[in-house]
Amino acid sequence: MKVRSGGGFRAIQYTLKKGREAGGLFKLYRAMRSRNACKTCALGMGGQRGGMVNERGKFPEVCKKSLQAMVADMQPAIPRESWTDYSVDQFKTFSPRELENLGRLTQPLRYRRGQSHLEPVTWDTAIQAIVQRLDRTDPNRSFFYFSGRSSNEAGFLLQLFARLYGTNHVNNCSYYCHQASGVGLQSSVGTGTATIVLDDLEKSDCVFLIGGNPASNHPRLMTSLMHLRRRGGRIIVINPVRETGLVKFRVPSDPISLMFGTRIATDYVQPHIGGDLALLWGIAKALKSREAIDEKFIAENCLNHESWLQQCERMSWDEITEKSGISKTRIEEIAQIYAKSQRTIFAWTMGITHHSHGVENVQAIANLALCRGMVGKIGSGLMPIRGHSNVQGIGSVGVTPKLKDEIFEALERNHSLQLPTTQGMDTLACMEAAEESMMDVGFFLGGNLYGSNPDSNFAAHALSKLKMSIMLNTTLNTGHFNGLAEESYILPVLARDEEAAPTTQESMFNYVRLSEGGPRRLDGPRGELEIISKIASSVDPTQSKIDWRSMRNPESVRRWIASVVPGYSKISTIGDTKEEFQISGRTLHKPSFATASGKATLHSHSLPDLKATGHSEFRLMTVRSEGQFNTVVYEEEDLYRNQDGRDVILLNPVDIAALNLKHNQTVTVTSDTGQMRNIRLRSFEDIREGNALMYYPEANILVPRNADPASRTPAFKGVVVKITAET
Ligand SMILES: Nc1nc2c(c(=O)[nH]1)N[C@H]1C(S)=C(S)[C@@H](COP(=O)(O)OP(=O)(O)OC[C@H]3O[C@@H](n4cnc5c(=O)[nH]c(N)nc54)[C@H](O)[C@@H]3O)O[C@H]1N2
Ligand SMILES: [Mo]
Repeated sequence: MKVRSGGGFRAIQYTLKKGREAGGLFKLYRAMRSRNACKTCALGMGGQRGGMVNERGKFPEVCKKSLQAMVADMQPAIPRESWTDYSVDQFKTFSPRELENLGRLTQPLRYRRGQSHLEPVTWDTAIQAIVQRLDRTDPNRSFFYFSGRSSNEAGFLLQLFARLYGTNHVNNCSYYCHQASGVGLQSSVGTGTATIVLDDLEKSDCVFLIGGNPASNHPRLMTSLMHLRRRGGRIIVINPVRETGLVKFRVPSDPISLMFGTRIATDYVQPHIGGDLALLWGIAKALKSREAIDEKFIAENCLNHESWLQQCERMSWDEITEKSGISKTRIEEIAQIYAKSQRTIFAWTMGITHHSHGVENVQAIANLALCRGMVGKIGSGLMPIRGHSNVQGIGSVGVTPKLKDEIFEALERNHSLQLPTTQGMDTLACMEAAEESMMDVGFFLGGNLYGSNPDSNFAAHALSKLKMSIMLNTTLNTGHFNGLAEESYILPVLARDEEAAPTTQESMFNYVRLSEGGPRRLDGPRGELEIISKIASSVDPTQSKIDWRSMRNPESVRRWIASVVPGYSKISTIGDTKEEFQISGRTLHKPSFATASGKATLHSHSLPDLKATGHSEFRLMTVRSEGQFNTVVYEEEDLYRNQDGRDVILLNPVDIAALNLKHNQTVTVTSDTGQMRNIRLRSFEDIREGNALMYYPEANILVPRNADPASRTPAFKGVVVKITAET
């Protein structure tokens, strides 16, 4: 039966089920209430105010995926026999869910080319081999990839080590995620993160929610959206898919909403995949023609305002409506709603960034906000809804190929260090260099680079060309069996709520939280800082006077961060005072921009030609279901899109009929990059005609390596595919 609302009693039922899996509801409740930042998305929760409390102090805030992640960490160790029972080839046939459910990693594991199995080794053996390999490697032939799951301290320390070792090939999962937001926002308003704080959401009267499914992926945002609806505000959803939870959501912590459900979208606009740029320009054009642009604001506060106004006039309605898939009348209606709003917030996620015009998409959103003076005002602004719980912090503390000038200079000046000035590469460039045999070592702090990479066959091939890969993880994933290097090490780490000493994380609203850590659940895993400092102290070729051993203590690392990272000075005392803080210089409540001129910039664009018309070829988006967190799959079913498995492609019934195919028929899906056989074709009324949907990470076989030239983010949502019947 089709589920008609997101959240609700099912979420509560799920809590009870997860409680049983965790060995009792009380045990799970205690873990969730511990003073640690939530492990999943970057909306932020927990920390010193206690678990399940948000930045406005509201309790209880909880969601399904935070329970999933917690229960996964509360699993027992992977049974020792697994390493002899299953060969690498057998493990390759396991689904992401089966790998996750095997349990926690507790022993270092080694793989050497030619072996059939992974083998447990001691910590000493693993560290010694890693140190020897790093000693023998030209640093420029190594790269360091970070997921956004680790602490600020671990992120800072590993990137510092990488630089002193001699490479700038340092990057994080943001390159596959919100990099287009960072680049686009920098170029528009001079800061790469949200211009608002959580409280601004409570003051706005209109939210544009573009290219995201927060009902599943950022459920705690739904509470703010419910409040907005109750205040009589408008919520304009722009998404090729009519997502159940964005139509109606039952906020579990609100009795009325829980019983009756809260309608979320006031207006639902369904453009074609990739059609947002045209639509956003269309809205700007419609505003211009009804004189709803704040020309005084843009003249005073924005560069390029004249050329931008001309571009609004020049852009043709034919092109806009054809490329967006939305009629002029509908675009004018949306412009009218926006024109009436006093305080608007623009929020977006991967439907905007996962395109080869991702940066232009973000700039067009910023244009639209700026043209009505909606940046630099309370209750209004720009809000990229970030992914991983600490992806933003990892970037802030220096996990980027090029260090911010301030960090670079402060490290050299305050700490008498000499850092490399070579060009550092982004994630995809590192993978391509590996494929060309220009890399020897890959060091991975969390994440699953194989699983998250476009073009899975390429990814496996590229990674297998490495001499060594070093993977620090909590649980098993597909990257531990595909694309193994000549010699590979998997090192088990503690989760943040098991660390011996407190660590910090940064939320998407630029709020730094302190996670207290807690007792270890299992023997074996080590803290990330302990592992990194041990390797660094044995390798450091510059004899850089850094006392790497003292860096096992997050307190020491925080002192470094405070002295070099802009806006982070308060972190030096957070361990004592426990005072969490807002990073200075990022929130924009006044139209004064962190750019050389103090002004924002309006950008002009031409609209890209989008391939695939929906006749023989389709535009495919690769997305998440409710039951997964990135490459980690907790459940095969997708309740809200009414799917019982993940081996499916969703197409509008009109397209299925035009192809002469049938619901539930088995098809082959082919792109320029790869082919997937045995896929079940599913009739799905909620997707815009001409477009298709499949689940990530499995569908990465089909995703080409086309990346946005400005942000280097792959077009995970802009894949052209053909669908053919299987006989
Ligand atoms: N086709 C397609 N591809 C995509 C996307 C898409 O939408 N479509 N999305 C992209 C996006 S937005 C992202 S962010 C990337 C995700 O890319 P990644 O961040 O690389 O992948 P995750 O699946 O989040 O990482 C999962 C692993 O992290 C480890 N882990 C969990 N907690 C910890 C911890 O505390 N410390 C350490 N060291 N390890 C830990 C676990 O072992 C787990 O297996 O994928 C990208 N790839
Ligand atoms: Mo992400």
